[in-house]
Amino acid sequence: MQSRFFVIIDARGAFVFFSTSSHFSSHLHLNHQPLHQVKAEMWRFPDRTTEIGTMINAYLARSKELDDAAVHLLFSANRWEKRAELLRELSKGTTLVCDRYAFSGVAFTAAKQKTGMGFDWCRAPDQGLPAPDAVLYLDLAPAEAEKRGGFGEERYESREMLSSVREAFDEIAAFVDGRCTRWVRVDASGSVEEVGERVGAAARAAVEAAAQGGVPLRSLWDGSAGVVGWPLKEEEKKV
Ligand code: 2DT
Ligand code: MG
Repeated sequence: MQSRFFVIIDARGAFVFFSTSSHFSSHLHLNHQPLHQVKAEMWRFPDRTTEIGTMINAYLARSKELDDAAVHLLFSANRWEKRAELLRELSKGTTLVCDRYAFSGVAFTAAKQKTGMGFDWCRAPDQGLPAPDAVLYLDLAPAEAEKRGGFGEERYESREMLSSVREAFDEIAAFVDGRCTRWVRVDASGSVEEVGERVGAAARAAVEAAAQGGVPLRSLWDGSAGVVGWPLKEEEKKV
């Protein structure tokens, strides 16, 4: 990555997300990929370290039952509580690479196919959060996903659920691509090295595109400029 990258991206870091229908993303490490010359941070949602994240974790670990709608809102609240920090990093020019975001939020809840909890309902609570410059969607057949390590330990890790999630992701992709983000499907089959190569190439392209375009930060879900609390006030940048 050329050094001009830093100049161009100065005003704002790129914002790239992983979304995955499987449970593979956590095994990927970007450090050895070309992004290493960019000031980048790895984030993930859910952030299980906050109080809200602790409740989400208990739900996922099956030690706590929660209402489907309530837990959907908790996942969203977990993004909202990180919003100020996220915007601050972007304003400093940090590139954020994030494992899951609101796209997973919509996909997993919509996949439950509960009456009254369709796509519109699922999208609503994340309206106004910043949209990523690109989503790298790591696509894997559920039958392949279940062969991977640790599969089945947490809630949602069943073949039926992941098939439904995968269908939901297709619908989300059609809705968001070109509207609020750029959706890039990455084949997640094969070895960690193979997928790492594909992810690295796609991430690099996404970061370069964001850097060159001087693209404004856009909002979930309509791609408007209405990101809540953006741009930051001078005093907010410092904290
Ligand atoms: P990880 O295995 O990646 O920690 O994900 N999920 C995630 C939701 O249902 N809603 C959300 O908003 C997010 C971000 C996907 C844990 C599981 O939580 C699901 C898998
Ligand atoms: Mg997991």
